[in-house]
Amino acid sequence: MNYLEEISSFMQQGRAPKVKELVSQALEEGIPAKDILEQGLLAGMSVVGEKFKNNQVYVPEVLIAARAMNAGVLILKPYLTEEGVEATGTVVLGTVKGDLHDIGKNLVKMMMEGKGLNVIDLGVDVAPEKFVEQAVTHNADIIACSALLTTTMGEMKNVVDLVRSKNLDFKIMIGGAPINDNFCKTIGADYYTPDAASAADKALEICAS
Ligand code: B12
Repeated sequence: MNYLEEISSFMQQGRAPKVKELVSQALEEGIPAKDILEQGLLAGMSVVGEKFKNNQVYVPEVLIAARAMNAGVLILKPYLTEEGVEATGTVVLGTVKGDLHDIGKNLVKMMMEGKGLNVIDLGVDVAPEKFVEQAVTHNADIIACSALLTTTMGEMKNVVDLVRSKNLDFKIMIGGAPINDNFCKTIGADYYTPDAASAADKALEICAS
């Protein structure tokens, strides 16, 4: 088994110390941080997701796997982001109301901060009113919403409607596993991107324009 397969496997078992050790070793061997994230940690999480869907694992196992994933991500953080870049804009970020998934949101935050953006992280289960209120308070450029459930993605439309009804000019970015470009257009949001790295690139582009 190579490093990436081993990382994926230990992540699925939720063995955080082993994941940390292997991520460090893989970095020392010169394996790019992006590959460790995508082909190691995220690959492992997608296997966990399949098993979860098929009732082969349950919430506690998924949470333990998520903890192992976060432990690995922390080690990768300095390698995935650029240090010392100047703040270029402000993003208010959160997972929408009714939704407690935050692994993807946290990756988006990390990548955005790595591009020098100031990220106000509202956490999970964030109501549309809170997104808007915080964006006004922090004079944000962008409101970024994450959703992982088909039952909560509709909350994104509520955020868009609230922003538009108040004639505010925040750009609205959306993302998360069930979201796509078509949904973005349907609800009238401004931008969708499929992953954290492209989310950070797009946010920087918006703030720079
Ligand atoms: C981990 C997990 C959990 C953990 C969450 C832990 C945590 N702290 O986040 C726990 C165990 C708590 C959990 C609970 C539940 N979960 Co869950 N969970 C998952 C799982 C396995 C992985 C999600 C994940 O973290 N992926 C890794 C991250 C990195 O990916 P991501 O979030 O998609 O993010 C990437 C992109 O989408 C993008 N992105 C993310 N956000 C944003 C935002 C913006 C603005 C942009 C531009 C981009 C972007 O960038 C990220 C990195 O590239 C998925 C399966 C899956 N395949 O997605 C199920 C899944 C999402 N869960 C599911 C379900 C059903 C539930 C529960 C309802 C289960 C239950 N019966 O209790 C509860 C709901 C709780 C709630 N109210 O939210 C279903 C949803 C089905 C559906 N169609 O709606 C899934 C798909 C599993 C399945 N196949 O059945 N879950």
